[in-house]
Amino acid sequence: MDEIRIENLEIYAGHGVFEDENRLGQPFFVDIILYTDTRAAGERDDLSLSTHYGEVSHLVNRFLKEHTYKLIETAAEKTAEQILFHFPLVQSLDLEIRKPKAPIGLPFGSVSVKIHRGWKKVYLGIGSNLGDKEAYMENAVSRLKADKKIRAVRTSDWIVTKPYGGVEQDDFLNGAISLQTLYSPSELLHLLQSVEKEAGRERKIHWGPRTLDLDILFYEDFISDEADLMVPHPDMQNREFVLRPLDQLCPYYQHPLLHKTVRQMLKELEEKHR
Ligand code: A4P
Ligand code: MG
Repeated sequence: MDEIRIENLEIYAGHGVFEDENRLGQPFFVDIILYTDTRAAGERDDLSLSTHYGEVSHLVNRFLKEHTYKLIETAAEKTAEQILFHFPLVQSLDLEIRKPKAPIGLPFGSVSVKIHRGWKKVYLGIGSNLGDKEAYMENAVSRLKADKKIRAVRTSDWIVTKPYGGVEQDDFLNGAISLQTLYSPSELLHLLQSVEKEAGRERKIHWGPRTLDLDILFYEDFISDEADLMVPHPDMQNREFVLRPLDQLCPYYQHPLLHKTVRQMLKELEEKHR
């Protein structure tokens, strides 16, 4: 991806653990690399198709002066978030905050924190088989759309499916959702669990009836085999109710472990059931 760079932006601000630092302030230096596609702006010589480095610099200056954080970790985290909220063409960024006058009591050059943050592509499975299924699913989508740290929400059609997994229960309504998010995988899982809770979800029978089930299917190429967060979803290749809606959104998306596309997994499953 192309880069727009801002180096050594000097900002006098009050971040620090000591009260004196907050009161008196000191210089901070900020380096930023914005990852974005500059092709269209470059071809047409049109700033409105790019991200204005001057506006980014002024936003960072204003933000770091108006807020006071104990840690430069927090200053970096919050500043990165502000840039990503305000400049939608920025897909991700590197941000480093240096503090050359930090009160260390030893001769040193500088201390700094450097982070990489950005919008991550995620695919979710959604299902319901209790009560007003469609309303639960539509509410969940609205809830995701309303979240500042989520954007570009798209949904598949909702399809009626027979229960999978051997528990006698009502038919499901199932679908898939694609989105971009600033949440980490575990933060996203917590959000999904709170959306399930708001829908009155009770965890009674494993694989049993539920008002709302939200599963993380893919989170970029992230792989996790922790029991409370398995990504990619470990059983997705065996579930037509997952693959069929997902195929509407991303047929050529490749499973990072099985190295098969969604379309391939769906075709193989259909062959197996023939
Ligand atoms: N968890 C681990 N990985 C993930 C992930 N990638 N996304 C953990 C979301 N959660 C994940 O889930 C149990 C635990 O899984 C959570 O605490 C979370 O930390 P749960 O939703 O509380 O329990 P559950 O749904 O009863 O079990 P499970 O294994 O999640 O079941 P599934 O896989 O969700 O399957 N038939 C049809 N036709 N359509 C369906 O939607 N759904 C199920 C449930 C069964 N049969 C179905 C359908
Ligand atoms: Mg689940």
